[in-house]
Amino acid sequence: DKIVTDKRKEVALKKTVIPRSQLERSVLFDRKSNSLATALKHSDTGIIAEHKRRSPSKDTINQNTNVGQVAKGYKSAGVCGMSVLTDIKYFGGSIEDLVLARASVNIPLLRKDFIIDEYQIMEAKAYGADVILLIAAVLTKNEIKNLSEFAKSINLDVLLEVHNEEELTKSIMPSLDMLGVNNRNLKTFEVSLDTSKDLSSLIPEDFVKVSESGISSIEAIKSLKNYGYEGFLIGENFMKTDKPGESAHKFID
Ligand code: IGP
Repeated sequence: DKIVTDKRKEVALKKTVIPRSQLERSVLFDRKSNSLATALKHSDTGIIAEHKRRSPSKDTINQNTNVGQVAKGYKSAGVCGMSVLTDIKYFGGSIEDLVLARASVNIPLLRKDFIIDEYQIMEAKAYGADVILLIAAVLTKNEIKNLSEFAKSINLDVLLEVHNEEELTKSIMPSLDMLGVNNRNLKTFEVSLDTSKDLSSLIPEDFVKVSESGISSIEAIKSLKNYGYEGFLIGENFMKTDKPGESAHKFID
């Protein structure tokens, strides 16, 4: 997997620039986490709004964004949490985007990246995240277990992302807080909300269910709620507009 090879290189280099011991000394490392899972259970909108400049399926979504302003816009729209893409190569994000969002808002923040190493979880915490994403498609069962247990040990929530039944069955374990179904196939980029609907009955009750990608209407959210979803991760639909916060606001009221 090309992405995983790239990530291993990136992490190896980062470790030489900022060692783990230094991440641990970040002021934000001691900040009390704001749980997204808890926020979603008490929210009636369930919207997790994403900061996304570009993606492998769309080269330009929004290149001139100010992350802090987008974060404030999302917050005043009343979203439940924010997802910040920190991958540079494929999504044009950076770890600094996370700390800029954190400097502007105190809502739950998700570090959205391809996490394959504990170092990236330490980094997420040091730069102000409350939640990390783990993607079942790029991790073994053992890796999911070790990484999620590590995240829990430093008080971060874990959102585990799956796209099919096989990924879901291998991943069910108590160290996860939320299960996300990605409606987008990461290989073909095809999007279908049926993925969330089809997998919903296989997700045990004790996990908060999140539907991710391709959500572009209030009607879509309503129908996903009938399948037990409490979280809705929305990126492009908000980011393609000049004022992502105002676009998010239209989904909330
Ligand atoms: C948001 P969309 O279609 O609303 O922009 O999707 C989010 O679900 C998507 O960015 C995403 C993603 C990922 C990105 C879901 N899983 C894993 C990078 C890596």
